[in-house]
Amino acid sequence: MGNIASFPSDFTWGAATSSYQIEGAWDEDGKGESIWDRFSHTPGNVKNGDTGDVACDHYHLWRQDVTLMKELGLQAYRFSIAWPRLLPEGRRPVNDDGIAFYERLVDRLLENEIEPYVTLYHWDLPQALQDDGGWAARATAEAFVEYADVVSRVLGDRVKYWATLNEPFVSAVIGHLWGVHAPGHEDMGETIAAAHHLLLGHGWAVPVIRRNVPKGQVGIVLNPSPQHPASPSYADRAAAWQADGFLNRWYLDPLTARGYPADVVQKLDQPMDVVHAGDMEAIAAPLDFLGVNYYTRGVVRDEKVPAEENELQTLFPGDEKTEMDWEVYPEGLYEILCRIHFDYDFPALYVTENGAAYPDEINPDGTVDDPQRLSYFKRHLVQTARAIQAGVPLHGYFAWSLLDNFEWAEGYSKRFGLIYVDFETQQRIPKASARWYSRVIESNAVPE
Ligand code: IFM
Repeated sequence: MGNIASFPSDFTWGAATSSYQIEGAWDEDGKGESIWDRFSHTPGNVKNGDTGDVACDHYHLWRQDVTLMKELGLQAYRFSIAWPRLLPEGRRPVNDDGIAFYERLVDRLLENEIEPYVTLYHWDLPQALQDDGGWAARATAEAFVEYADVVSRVLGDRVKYWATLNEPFVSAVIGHLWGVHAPGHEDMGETIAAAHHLLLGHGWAVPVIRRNVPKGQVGIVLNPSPQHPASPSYADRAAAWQADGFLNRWYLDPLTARGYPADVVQKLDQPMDVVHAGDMEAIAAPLDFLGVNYYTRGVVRDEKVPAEENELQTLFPGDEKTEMDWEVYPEGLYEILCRIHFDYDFPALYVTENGAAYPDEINPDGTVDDPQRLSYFKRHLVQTARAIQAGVPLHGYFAWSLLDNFEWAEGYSKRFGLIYVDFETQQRIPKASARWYSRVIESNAVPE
Protein backbone atom coordinates (compact mmCIF):
# COMPACT_ATOMS: atom_id res chain seq x y z
CA MET A 1 0.00 0.00 0.00
CA GLY A 2 1.40 3.42 -0.93
CA ASN A 3 1.28 6.78 0.78
CA ILE A 4 -0.94 9.65 -0.30
CA ALA A 5 1.14 12.33 1.44
CA SER A 6 4.52 12.58 3.10
CA PHE A 7 6.16 15.13 5.38
CA PRO A 8 9.59 16.71 5.89
CA SER A 9 11.96 14.66 8.05
CA ASP A 10 11.99 17.29 10.84
CA PHE A 11 8.19 17.59 11.00
CA THR A 12 6.78 17.37 14.56
CA TRP A 13 3.78 15.14 15.39
CA GLY A 14 1.79 15.76 18.52
CA ALA A 15 -1.55 15.92 20.26
CA ALA A 16 -3.08 18.72 22.31
CA THR A 17 -5.21 19.23 25.42
CA SER A 18 -5.97 22.09 27.82
CA SER A 19 -5.91 22.32 31.60
CA TYR A 20 -9.59 22.88 32.42
CA GLN A 21 -10.72 20.30 29.88
CA ILE A 22 -8.70 17.40 31.34
CA GLU A 23 -7.18 18.08 34.76
CA GLY A 24 -10.08 17.98 37.22
CA ALA A 25 -8.88 18.53 40.83
CA TRP A 26 -10.55 21.89 40.58
CA ASP A 27 -9.94 22.85 44.20
CA GLU A 28 -7.06 20.58 45.23
CA ASP A 29 -3.64 21.43 46.62
CA GLY A 30 -4.26 25.14 46.90
CA LYS A 31 -5.66 25.77 43.42
CA GLY A 32 -7.78 28.92 43.18
CA GLU A 33 -11.18 29.16 41.52
CA SER A 34 -11.23 29.87 37.78
CA ILE A 35 -13.94 31.55 35.75
CA TRP A 36 -14.76 28.13 34.28
CA ASP A 37 -15.23 26.67 37.78
CA ARG A 38 -17.64 29.49 38.59
CA PHE A 39 -19.38 29.32 35.19
CA SER A 40 -19.87 25.55 35.14
CA HIS A 41 -21.05 25.52 38.76
CA THR A 42 -23.80 27.96 37.79
CA PRO A 43 -26.86 25.96 36.66
CA GLY A 44 -27.91 26.37 33.04
CA ASN A 45 -24.52 27.24 31.58
CA VAL A 46 -23.22 23.81 30.54
CA LYS A 47 -25.10 20.94 28.91
CA ASN A 48 -26.32 18.32 31.40
CA GLY A 49 -24.93 20.43 34.25
CA ASP A 50 -21.45 19.02 33.52
CA THR A 51 -18.42 20.60 35.15
CA GLY A 52 -14.65 20.21 34.89
CA ASP A 53 -14.43 19.26 38.58
CA VAL A 54 -13.07 15.81 37.72
CA ALA A 55 -12.86 15.82 33.89
CA CYS A 56 -10.25 13.19 32.86
CA ASP A 57 -8.69 13.33 36.32
CA HIS A 58 -5.42 14.01 34.57
CA TYR A 59 -4.16 15.79 37.70
CA HIS A 60 -3.93 12.32 39.26
CA LEU A 61 -3.56 10.15 36.15
CA TRP A 62 -0.86 12.15 34.37
CA ARG A 63 1.77 9.38 34.62
CA GLN A 64 -0.52 6.95 32.87
CA ASP A 65 -1.40 9.61 30.28
CA VAL A 66 2.26 10.23 29.45
CA THR A 67 2.72 6.48 29.05
CA LEU A 68 -0.18 6.44 26.58
CA MET A 69 1.42 9.31 24.65
CA LYS A 70 4.64 7.34 24.48
CA GLU A 71 2.81 4.24 23.27
CA LEU A 72 1.20 6.32 20.52
CA GLY A 73 4.65 7.51 19.48
CA LEU A 74 3.88 11.21 20.04
CA GLN A 75 6.89 13.45 19.57
CA ALA A 76 5.27 16.49 21.17
CA TYR A 77 2.48 17.28 23.62
CA ARG A 78 0.70 20.62 23.66
CA PHE A 79 -0.98 21.39 26.99
CA SER A 80 -1.97 24.48 28.92
CA ILE A 81 -1.20 25.58 32.42
CA ALA A 82 -3.99 26.44 34.83
CA TRP A 83 -3.22 29.99 35.90
CA PRO A 84 -5.20 29.67 39.19
CA ARG A 85 -3.30 26.48 40.07
CA LEU A 86 -0.09 28.53 40.10
CA LEU A 87 -1.39 31.90 41.25
CA PRO A 88 -4.67 31.21 43.07
CA GLU A 89 -5.45 34.93 43.26
CA GLY A 90 -4.18 35.67 39.75
CA ARG A 91 -1.06 37.41 41.06
CA ARG A 92 1.69 36.37 43.48
CA PRO A 93 1.95 34.60 45.95
CA VAL A 94 2.75 31.43 44.07
CA ASN A 95 1.19 28.08 44.99
CA ASP A 96 4.20 25.75 45.15
CA ASP A 97 2.08 22.61 44.81
CA GLY A 98 0.75 23.90 41.50
CA ILE A 99 4.26 24.53 40.23
CA ALA A 100 5.35 21.06 41.36
CA PHE A 101 2.59 19.41 39.32
CA TYR A 102 3.73 20.99 36.05
CA GLU A 103 7.41 20.40 36.84
CA ARG A 104 6.74 16.69 37.32
CA LEU A 105 4.69 16.55 34.11
CA VAL A 106 7.36 18.31 32.05
CA ASP A 107 10.11 16.14 33.51
CA ARG A 108 8.21 12.96 32.72
CA LEU A 109 7.53 14.16 29.15
CA LEU A 110 11.20 14.88 28.61
CA GLU A 111 12.22 11.50 30.08
CA ASN A 112 9.98 9.99 27.40
CA GLU A 113 11.42 12.21 24.65
CA ILE A 114 8.14 14.04 24.20
CA GLU A 115 8.66 17.77 23.58
CA PRO A 116 6.41 19.94 25.76
CA TYR A 117 4.58 22.79 24.01
CA VAL A 118 3.14 25.03 26.72
CA THR A 119 0.14 27.31 26.29
CA LEU A 120 -0.14 29.83 29.11
CA TYR A 121 -3.79 30.77 28.76
CA HIS A 122 -6.49 28.42 27.53
CA TRP A 123 -9.47 30.23 29.08
CA ASP A 124 -9.28 29.40 32.81
CA LEU A 125 -8.77 32.91 34.18
CA PRO A 126 -8.49 33.15 37.97
CA GLN A 127 -11.93 34.17 39.28
CA ALA A 128 -10.23 36.73 41.54
CA LEU A 129 -9.15 38.65 38.43
CA GLN A 130 -12.63 38.36 36.96
CA ASP A 131 -13.98 39.91 40.15
CA ASP A 132 -11.82 42.93 39.33
CA GLY A 133 -13.13 43.19 35.77
CA GLY A 134 -11.51 40.23 34.02
CA TRP A 135 -10.15 40.73 30.50
CA ALA A 136 -12.30 43.84 30.08
CA ALA A 137 -9.88 45.48 32.57
CA ARG A 138 -6.39 46.55 31.57
CA ALA A 139 -5.01 45.31 34.90
CA THR A 140 -5.65 41.71 33.78
CA ALA A 141 -3.11 42.17 30.98
CA GLU A 142 -0.59 43.25 33.64
CA ALA A 143 -1.43 40.24 35.79
CA PHE A 144 -0.91 37.99 32.76
CA VAL A 145 2.64 39.27 32.43
CA GLU A 146 3.30 38.48 36.10
CA TYR A 147 1.95 34.96 35.54
CA ALA A 148 3.99 34.49 32.33
CA ASP A 149 7.07 35.59 34.25
CA VAL A 150 6.46 33.08 37.05
CA VAL A 151 5.89 30.15 34.67
CA SER A 152 8.72 30.90 32.30
CA ARG A 153 11.20 31.34 35.16
CA VAL A 154 10.29 27.95 36.58
CA LEU A 155 9.92 25.91 33.38
CA GLY A 156 12.13 27.90 31.03
CA ASP A 157 15.11 25.60 31.53
CA ARG A 158 13.05 22.65 30.21
CA VAL A 159 10.33 24.04 27.95
CA LYS A 160 11.40 25.50 24.63
CA TYR A 161 8.02 26.15 22.95
CA TRP A 162 5.73 28.78 24.46
CA ALA A 163 2.34 30.00 23.26
CA THR A 164 0.85 32.88 25.21
CA LEU A 165 -2.88 32.58 24.39
CA ASN A 166 -5.18 30.03 22.86
CA GLU A 167 -7.81 31.51 20.52
CA PRO A 168 -8.26 35.05 21.89
CA PHE A 169 -11.27 35.37 19.55
CA VAL A 170 -13.08 32.71 21.56
CA SER A 171 -12.17 34.22 24.94
CA ALA A 172 -13.29 37.66 23.80
CA VAL A 173 -16.33 36.94 21.62
CA ILE A 174 -17.84 33.69 22.91
CA GLY A 175 -17.16 34.75 26.50
CA HIS A 176 -18.12 38.44 26.32
CA LEU A 177 -20.53 38.80 23.37
CA TRP A 178 -22.34 35.51 22.90
CA GLY A 179 -22.40 34.68 26.62
CA VAL A 180 -21.84 30.99 25.85
CA HIS A 181 -18.44 30.67 27.54
CA ALA A 182 -17.18 32.02 30.86
CA PRO A 183 -17.62 34.70 32.06
CA GLY A 184 -20.95 34.57 30.17
CA HIS A 185 -21.32 38.25 29.31
CA GLU A 186 -23.07 39.80 26.30
CA ASP A 187 -21.58 43.21 25.73
CA MET A 188 -19.86 44.54 22.61
CA GLY A 189 -17.84 47.20 24.48
CA GLU A 190 -16.50 44.55 26.87
CA THR A 191 -15.73 42.27 23.93
CA ILE A 192 -13.54 44.85 22.25
CA ALA A 193 -11.82 45.66 25.53
CA ALA A 194 -11.27 41.97 26.29
CA ALA A 195 -9.83 41.27 22.83
CA HIS A 196 -7.50 44.25 23.18
CA HIS A 197 -6.31 43.36 26.67
CA LEU A 198 -5.75 39.73 25.67
CA LEU A 199 -3.54 40.86 22.79
CA LEU A 200 -1.84 43.44 25.00
CA GLY A 201 -1.09 40.86 27.70
CA HIS A 202 0.31 38.65 24.96
CA GLY A 203 2.50 41.43 23.54
CA TRP A 204 3.81 42.45 26.96
CA ALA A 205 4.50 38.82 27.91
CA VAL A 206 6.57 38.01 24.80
CA PRO A 207 9.75 39.90 25.86
CA VAL A 208 9.41 38.59 29.42
CA ILE A 209 9.33 34.98 28.19
CA ARG A 210 12.24 35.70 25.86
CA ARG A 211 14.26 37.13 28.77
CA ASN A 212 13.58 34.05 30.91
CA VAL A 213 13.98 31.54 28.08
CA PRO A 214 16.73 32.86 25.81
CA LYS A 215 16.54 29.87 23.47
CA GLY A 216 12.76 29.72 23.54
CA GLN A 217 10.37 29.80 20.64
CA VAL A 218 7.49 32.13 21.44
CA GLY A 219 4.17 32.37 19.64
CA ILE A 220 0.41 32.61 19.93
CA VAL A 221 -2.42 30.30 18.87
CA LEU A 222 -5.38 31.62 16.84
CA ASN A 223 -8.42 29.96 15.27
CA PRO A 224 -8.43 31.46 11.80
CA SER A 225 -10.74 30.02 9.20
CA PRO A 226 -11.80 30.91 5.66
CA GLN A 227 -15.06 32.85 5.50
CA HIS A 228 -16.73 32.16 2.16
CA PRO A 229 -19.70 34.03 0.74
CA ALA A 230 -22.89 31.97 0.48
CA SER A 231 -23.43 33.32 -3.06
CA PRO A 232 -21.42 35.40 -5.53
CA SER A 233 -23.61 38.44 -4.79
CA TYR A 234 -21.82 41.65 -3.80
CA ALA A 235 -23.72 41.72 -0.50
CA ASP A 236 -22.68 38.20 0.48
CA ARG A 237 -19.08 38.82 -0.50
CA ALA A 238 -19.01 41.98 1.59
CA ALA A 239 -20.55 40.08 4.50
CA ALA A 240 -17.93 37.33 4.20
CA TRP A 241 -15.14 39.92 4.20
CA GLN A 242 -16.64 41.47 7.31
CA ALA A 243 -16.83 38.08 9.03
CA ASP A 244 -13.20 37.54 8.03
CA GLY A 245 -12.34 40.87 9.65
CA PHE A 246 -14.08 40.01 12.90
CA LEU A 247 -12.66 36.47 13.18
CA ASN A 248 -9.29 36.60 11.41
CA ARG A 249 -7.93 40.06 10.65
CA TRP A 250 -8.82 41.49 14.09
CA TYR A 251 -6.01 39.30 15.48
CA LEU A 252 -3.68 38.69 12.53
CA ASP A 253 -3.38 42.36 11.57
CA PRO A 254 -2.33 43.84 14.94
CA LEU A 255 0.04 40.91 15.60
CA THR A 256 1.83 41.82 12.37
CA ALA A 257 1.98 45.58 13.01
CA ARG A 258 -0.95 46.53 10.77
CA GLY A 259 -3.19 47.76 13.59
CA TYR A 260 -6.86 46.88 13.86
CA PRO A 261 -8.52 46.58 10.43
CA ALA A 262 -10.12 49.93 9.59
CA ASP A 263 -13.20 48.40 7.92
CA VAL A 264 -14.03 46.42 11.07
CA VAL A 265 -13.40 49.39 13.38
CA GLN A 266 -15.80 51.42 11.25
CA LYS A 267 -18.43 48.69 11.13
CA LEU A 268 -18.33 48.06 14.88
CA ASP A 269 -18.72 51.78 15.51
CA GLN A 270 -17.47 51.50 19.10
CA PRO A 271 -15.13 53.82 21.00
CA MET A 272 -11.59 52.45 20.76
CA ASP A 273 -10.36 54.29 23.85
CA VAL A 274 -9.04 51.06 25.36
CA VAL A 275 -6.12 51.46 22.95
CA HIS A 276 -3.42 53.57 24.64
CA ALA A 277 -0.25 55.02 23.14
CA GLY A 278 2.31 52.27 22.64
CA ASP A 279 -0.18 49.39 22.82
CA MET A 280 -0.13 48.52 19.13
CA GLU A 281 3.67 48.43 19.12
CA ALA A 282 3.62 46.07 22.11
CA ILE A 283 1.05 43.78 20.46
CA ALA A 284 3.22 43.55 17.35
CA ALA A 285 6.17 42.01 19.25
CA PRO A 286 7.94 39.75 16.73
CA LEU A 287 7.03 36.08 17.12
CA ASP A 288 8.75 32.81 16.30
CA PHE A 289 5.61 31.01 15.29
CA LEU A 290 1.87 31.19 14.85
CA GLY A 291 -0.30 28.26 15.91
CA VAL A 292 -3.36 27.61 13.76
CA ASN A 293 -6.35 25.76 15.16
CA TYR A 294 -8.57 24.63 12.30
CA TYR A 295 -11.87 22.76 12.34
CA THR A 296 -14.16 24.15 9.63
CA ARG A 297 -14.88 27.14 7.40
CA GLY A 298 -17.64 29.74 7.63
CA VAL A 299 -20.15 30.38 4.87
CA VAL A 300 -21.65 33.80 5.26
CA ARG A 301 -24.86 35.37 4.05
CA ASP A 302 -25.73 39.05 4.29
CA GLU A 303 -28.50 38.51 6.80
CA LYS A 304 -28.80 39.16 10.48
CA VAL A 305 -29.38 36.25 12.82
CA PRO A 306 -32.73 37.03 14.40
CA ALA A 307 -32.25 38.70 17.79
CA GLU A 308 -28.48 39.11 17.40
CA GLU A 309 -27.95 42.61 16.15
CA ASN A 310 -24.24 42.60 15.58
CA GLU A 311 -23.87 39.25 13.95
CA LEU A 312 -23.83 38.18 10.39
CA GLN A 313 -25.31 34.85 9.63
CA THR A 314 -22.78 32.06 9.39
CA LEU A 315 -23.99 28.85 7.84
CA PHE A 316 -22.28 25.50 7.98
CA PRO A 317 -23.42 23.95 4.74
CA GLY A 318 -22.33 20.71 3.13
CA ASP A 319 -23.65 17.21 3.59
CA GLU A 320 -20.89 16.04 5.85
CA LYS A 321 -20.80 17.43 9.35
CA THR A 322 -19.22 16.44 12.64
CA GLU A 323 -21.24 16.07 15.81
CA MET A 324 -20.56 19.77 16.52
CA ASP A 325 -22.59 20.46 13.37
CA TRP A 326 -19.40 21.80 11.77
CA GLU A 327 -18.92 21.13 8.08
CA VAL A 328 -16.02 18.83 7.18
CA TYR A 329 -14.05 21.05 4.81
CA PRO A 330 -10.41 19.91 4.61
CA GLU A 331 -9.49 22.28 1.74
CA GLY A 332 -10.09 25.14 4.18
CA LEU A 333 -6.98 24.12 6.10
CA TYR A 334 -4.85 24.40 2.96
CA GLU A 335 -6.49 27.71 2.11
CA ILE A 336 -6.00 29.32 5.52
CA LEU A 337 -2.39 28.13 5.88
CA CYS A 338 -1.50 29.51 2.45
CA ARG A 339 -3.31 32.76 3.07
CA ILE A 340 -1.60 33.33 6.42
CA HIS A 341 1.79 32.56 4.97
CA PHE A 342 1.46 34.60 1.79
CA ASP A 343 -0.44 37.58 3.31
CA TYR A 344 1.36 37.79 6.67
CA ASP A 345 4.83 37.26 7.94
CA PHE A 346 5.33 34.54 10.56
CA PRO A 347 8.64 32.66 10.50
CA ALA A 348 6.93 29.34 11.24
CA LEU A 349 3.43 27.92 11.43
CA TYR A 350 2.04 24.94 13.31
CA VAL A 351 -1.35 23.29 13.13
CA THR A 352 -1.85 23.41 16.89
CA GLU A 353 -5.34 21.84 16.80
CA ASN A 354 -7.35 19.87 14.26
CA GLY A 355 -9.88 17.16 14.92
CA ALA A 356 -13.52 16.17 15.09
CA ALA A 357 -16.25 15.10 17.50
CA TYR A 358 -18.21 11.93 16.71
CA PRO A 359 -20.38 9.77 18.93
CA ASP A 360 -18.00 6.90 19.78
CA GLU A 361 -19.05 3.65 21.39
CA ILE A 362 -17.14 0.77 22.93
CA ASN A 363 -17.45 -2.48 20.94
CA PRO A 364 -18.27 -5.74 22.77
CA ASP A 365 -14.59 -6.68 22.47
CA GLY A 366 -13.57 -3.47 24.25
CA THR A 367 -12.21 -1.61 21.21
CA VAL A 368 -13.45 1.69 19.79
CA ASP A 369 -13.78 2.14 16.03
CA ASP A 370 -14.02 5.71 14.76
CA PRO A 371 -13.81 5.58 10.96
CA GLN A 372 -15.24 9.07 10.51
CA ARG A 373 -12.59 10.68 12.74
CA LEU A 374 -9.87 8.67 11.01
CA SER A 375 -11.13 9.88 7.64
CA TYR A 376 -11.30 13.48 8.96
CA PHE A 377 -7.67 13.33 10.07
CA LYS A 378 -6.57 11.68 6.86
CA ARG A 379 -8.13 14.28 4.59
CA HIS A 380 -6.85 17.18 6.69
CA LEU A 381 -3.34 15.76 6.73
CA VAL A 382 -3.40 15.54 2.95
CA GLN A 383 -4.24 19.26 2.88
CA THR A 384 -1.50 19.95 5.44
CA ALA A 385 1.07 18.25 3.21
CA ARG A 386 -0.27 20.20 0.22
CA ALA A 387 0.33 23.47 2.07
CA ILE A 388 3.93 22.46 2.78
CA GLN A 389 4.38 21.64 -0.90
CA ALA A 390 3.08 25.11 -1.72
CA GLY A 391 5.82 26.67 0.39
CA VAL A 392 4.15 27.17 3.78
CA PRO A 393 6.77 26.84 6.58
CA LEU A 394 4.67 24.41 8.57
CA HIS A 395 6.68 22.71 11.30
CA GLY A 396 4.23 20.45 13.06
CA TYR A 397 0.71 19.11 13.52
CA PHE A 398 -1.17 18.51 16.79
CA ALA A 399 -4.32 16.42 16.80
CA TRP A 400 -7.16 17.70 18.96
CA SER A 401 -7.39 16.01 21.27
CA LEU A 402 -5.29 13.44 23.08
CA LEU A 403 -8.27 12.47 25.26
CA ASP A 404 -12.03 12.82 25.14
CA ASN A 405 -12.61 15.73 27.49
CA PHE A 406 -14.82 18.57 28.75
CA GLU A 407 -15.97 20.34 25.61
CA TRP A 408 -16.86 23.66 27.30
CA ALA A 409 -20.57 24.54 27.03
CA GLU A 410 -21.18 21.09 25.49
CA GLY A 411 -19.83 19.33 28.59
CA TYR A 412 -18.92 15.68 28.03
CA SER A 413 -21.43 15.23 25.20
CA LYS A 414 -18.83 15.73 22.46
CA ARG A 415 -15.87 13.37 22.13
CA PHE A 416 -12.80 14.71 20.29
CA GLY A 417 -10.19 12.28 21.63
CA LEU A 418 -7.77 9.96 19.95
CA ILE A 419 -8.21 8.11 23.23
CA TYR A 420 -11.67 7.22 24.51
CA VAL A 421 -12.31 8.12 28.15
CA ASP A 422 -14.97 6.37 30.21
CA PHE A 423 -15.84 9.25 32.52
CA GLU A 424 -17.34 6.89 35.14
CA THR A 425 -14.26 4.71 35.56
CA GLN A 426 -11.56 6.92 33.98
CA GLN A 427 -10.58 3.98 31.79
CA ARG A 428 -8.68 5.05 28.65
CA ILE A 429 -9.01 3.15 25.34
CA PRO A 430 -7.01 4.27 22.30
CA LYS A 431 -9.44 4.47 19.37
CA ALA A 432 -8.76 3.09 15.87
CA SER A 433 -7.84 6.66 14.82
CA ALA A 434 -5.11 6.68 17.49
CA ARG A 435 -3.61 3.46 16.17
CA TRP A 436 -3.77 4.91 12.64
CA TYR A 437 -2.16 8.17 13.82
CA SER A 438 0.70 6.13 15.34
CA ARG A 439 1.37 4.67 11.91
CA VAL A 440 1.35 8.16 10.38
CA ILE A 441 3.91 9.31 12.94
CA GLU A 442 6.09 6.27 12.48
CA SER A 443 6.17 6.54 8.69
CA ASN A 444 6.02 10.37 8.58
CA ALA A 445 3.42 9.88 5.87
CA VAL A 446 -0.31 9.36 5.34
CA PRO A 447 -1.06 5.81 4.15
CA GLU A 448 -3.66 5.26 1.40
O1 IFM B 1 -12.12 21.98 22.67
C1 IFM B 1 -11.81 23.13 21.94
C2 IFM B 1 -10.48 23.69 22.38
O2 IFM B 1 -10.48 23.99 23.74
C3 IFM B 1 -10.17 24.96 21.62
N1 IFM B 1 -10.30 24.78 20.21
C4 IFM B 1 -11.50 24.12 19.73
C5 IFM B 1 -11.74 22.82 20.47
C6 IFM B 1 -13.01 22.13 19.94
O3 IFM B 1 -14.11 22.94 20.11
